[in-house]
Amino acid sequence: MKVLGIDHIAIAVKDLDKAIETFKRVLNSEPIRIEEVPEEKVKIAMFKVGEVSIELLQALSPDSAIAKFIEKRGEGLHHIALRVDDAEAATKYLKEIGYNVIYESPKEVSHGERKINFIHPKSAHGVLLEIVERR
Ligand code: CMX
Repeated sequence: MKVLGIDHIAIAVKDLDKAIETFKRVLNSEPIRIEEVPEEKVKIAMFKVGEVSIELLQALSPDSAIAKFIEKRGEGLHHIALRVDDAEAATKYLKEIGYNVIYESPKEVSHGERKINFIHPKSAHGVLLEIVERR
């Protein structure tokens, strides 16, 4: 697998509108994208910070991974996303070398714009890692 860089750093928030206002002030910029990702039961806002993005994540339903995370650990850093050239190949590679990968094969989200998968935090020293391939 080839890691091309850090794609984004994601923060779980309770109220996306409030968090957008906070980050607009801190970064002195507007979000480049606000969208719902129903496949993952989240609504996201992306801010570009140089080559990397900051992603704010709000749960769309109580059974979303984000709702569960906030209930257990409160708001905060949720995951780091590594951009890869080929999410299928990365998933295969990670499974082969014994990592606990969340989805059997990468999930296509945002109308096929991205293919994503995750490495369980128990496999990565307490940090949830996403792998993302962008079209
Ligand atoms: N970062 C670090 N640790 C985390 C974590 C996170 N984001 N989420 C859960 N954990 C920890 C829990 O606190 C718990 O630790 P303890 O056992 O020490 O208490 C442990 O991991 C629980 O693991 P689990 O019982 O297997 O699973 P959970 O039900 O808590 O779910 C996870 C965790 C990672 C499997 C689940 O959140 C998941 O499948 N995530 C991938 C999908 C996702 O996060 N989607 C939302 C973002 C989508 C997007 O960006 O588009």
